[in-house]
Amino acid sequence: MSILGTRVLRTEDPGFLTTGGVYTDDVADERLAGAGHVFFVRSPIAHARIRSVDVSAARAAPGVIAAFTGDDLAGLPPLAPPMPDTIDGRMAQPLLARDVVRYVGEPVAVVVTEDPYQGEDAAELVDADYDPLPAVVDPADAADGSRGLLFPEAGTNVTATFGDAAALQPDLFDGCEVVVSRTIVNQRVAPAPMETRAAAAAWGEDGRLTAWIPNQGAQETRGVLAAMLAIDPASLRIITPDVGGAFGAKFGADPEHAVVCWVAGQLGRPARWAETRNENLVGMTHGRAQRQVITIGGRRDGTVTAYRLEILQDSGAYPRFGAFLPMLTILMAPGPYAISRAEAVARSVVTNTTPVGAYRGAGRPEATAAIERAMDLFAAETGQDPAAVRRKNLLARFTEPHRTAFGAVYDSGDYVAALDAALAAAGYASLRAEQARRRAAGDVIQLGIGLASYVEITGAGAEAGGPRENASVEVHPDGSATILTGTSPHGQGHATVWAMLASEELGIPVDRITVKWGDTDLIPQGGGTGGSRSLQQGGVAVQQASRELLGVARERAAAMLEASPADLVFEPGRSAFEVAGDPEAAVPLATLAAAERLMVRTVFLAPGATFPFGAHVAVVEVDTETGKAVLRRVVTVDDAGTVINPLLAEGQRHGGIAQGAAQAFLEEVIYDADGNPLTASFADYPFLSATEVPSFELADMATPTSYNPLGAKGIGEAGTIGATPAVQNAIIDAVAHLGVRHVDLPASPQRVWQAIRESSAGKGA
Ligand code: MCN
Repeated sequence: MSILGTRVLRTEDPGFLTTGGVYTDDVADERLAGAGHVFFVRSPIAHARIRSVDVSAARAAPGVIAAFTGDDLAGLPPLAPPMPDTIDGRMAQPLLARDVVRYVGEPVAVVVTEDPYQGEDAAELVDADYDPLPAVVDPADAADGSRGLLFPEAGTNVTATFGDAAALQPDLFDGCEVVVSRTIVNQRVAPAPMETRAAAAAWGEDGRLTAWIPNQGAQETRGVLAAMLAIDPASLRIITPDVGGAFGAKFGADPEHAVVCWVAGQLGRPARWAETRNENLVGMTHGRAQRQVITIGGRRDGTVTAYRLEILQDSGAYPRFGAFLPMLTILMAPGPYAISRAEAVARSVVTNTTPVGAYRGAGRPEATAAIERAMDLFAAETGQDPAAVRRKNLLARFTEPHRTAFGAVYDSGDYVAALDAALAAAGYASLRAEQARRRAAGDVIQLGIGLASYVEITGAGAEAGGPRENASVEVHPDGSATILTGTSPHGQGHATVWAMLASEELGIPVDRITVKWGDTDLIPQGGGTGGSRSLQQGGVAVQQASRELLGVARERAAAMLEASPADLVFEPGRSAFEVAGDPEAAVPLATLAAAERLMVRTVFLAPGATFPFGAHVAVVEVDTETGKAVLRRVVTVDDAGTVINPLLAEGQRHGGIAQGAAQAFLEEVIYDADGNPLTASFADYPFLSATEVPSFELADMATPTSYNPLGAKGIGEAGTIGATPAVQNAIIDAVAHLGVRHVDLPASPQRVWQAIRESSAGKGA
């Protein structure tokens, strides 16, 4: 019986639940003995010219080994933005600010102390003198330059544009019977992983640097870090300890990581750093942060014929991956719908706020939120049921790739079936009946039902020739096996699933297979984990390597058994080759490994990205007197093709839904007009805990892709993509009969209450 598709328990968990993980701050390697502890002095002002930074008093403080300012690091290159061809290099972030600070939290100096607890006190003694400049906080102000420029030498705050705004068709909505337009906000959120950022660095006598950093792909981290340190990547070894969540924000490396490495080199002794929660909330890249103008038009019968999406992306103070998010948003703009005329444009701007990076879904949740809000606005305007409007406009089932007007090639999809399955599982008709009953009765607590149909892109890759990943599989003489993978799990369970994939081929029990990742000396190449690429590329590479290993083993077994390779059958139960019809004549893989090393490394080259899809139904209750919404149910269909381990895929859906619902309800990074962060602690930055969410109802659907032999697409981000608009739509739906058409994210009680007050019914009341 196949192990694939079964609920194998996570092999990672016994360790996590007993002895616990070993995170970067826990690493007790002897190379780190006597490490100095780095503490960053950060700008308290959003935008200012630096007059001076005086570290002399700090240097004299107890336990201080050294203190450095931007001038000390002046020779090092800045953190180059990704895709440097598109972005003005002058907007790159220096490792420590020298002339100007551009966000609250930007590192301006470091102190290095004997004891980690001495750093914060010593940092207080650093005397930084600032000349405040006007802070540009609102992206609209940034776009028109009315409050000044962050980089006067660049002549603009616009870092990148996507699509040609001048070419927007003035007649796009001509002939539409109904047109609705609205500005909506996809708010800035903080990734807030349980483990904050950290680093530990030690230079060896051979001149090589070893750095322990929590990351999503050691090889990418090595490249980015080496560039900032101006060293040959070959002289840098990245080791990835356990990672306590990343959500997109631990890809590559940040200036702080480079500074810690530089400090270690400068002092000739190891250095380490672990940031506080407060630092994490202002220092780690944020996510989302789009303002969107959506315009949708069509016929009164609910047919959508035209759609326009205009995006203003807040990139924060220095363009990082966030500046490119609109590219993905535009690619996925029409979602799962057949809209004959659609166009989308975007501008990314710099503001005096924390830089924006990737956050679970990275660009695609923003596309789904926009079109799903548009669909509901259109349904309300035409007086149609939101489910009916969606069903009318969804692309019909397709099994051959479908190219959209935006250049995405959807591999396979059955969007109507996904919607219908979600509606059936939710009991949509009876929910609407219950809603009608409460509305007729004028109940204070009203029921809201929100829908979101989605299609997203996973495993996208910019590599020439297509996305790829490598894996090696080695069988040992004792019959166990080791897998080396270029992916980098941080909660996704690759150790379990990669072992399942090899076990399926090689007949070696899962618990005898070790999976290794995240050490660049051991695994020099790898694409890491992000964009829900890992199973469809890295997992498939493990399967491919296992199969190739069997090919090698067959030849060797044939020689050993003096038989023709074609006459051998592989018997997984014994992990051995047998001569067909003569089970006595057999040779186990372990025996072959004892005779000669049995190892295969391979690269899987994917034909392209895959496009998982689904439908979410959220049910909320809203108190119409206070605006407070409570999440009652979330029912989802998330079709990621063939599922290899339903337990892990469901875990990913659960986590994603909770995260997506939290964006709809309450998460938001807030700045005041001067660029001061108002959400720099968990007292002010709320997220959902298990007590605030119901048990999610997950319906199954699997439309395999032909792009890999497993038929698998990605599942890691689906929850965040469907849940946010479904919950937002549900909250609005609960008060739609009062005339409310829209509530911005997060739909906090205050916003809902305000919307009711300002609605037609509220005004009338
Ligand atoms: N899987 C499966 N069948 C499928 C698809 C996936 O059994 N058809 C399983 C895979 O084997 C894997 C897991 O589900 O164990 C997720 O696989 P995949 O969809 O390939 O996604 P990745 O492993 O590449 O994970 C990346 C994704 C992203 S982009 C973010 S952000 C994210 C997420 O995963 N951040 C997370 N999930 C997270 N989960 C935790 N706990 N912490 C994070 O920081």
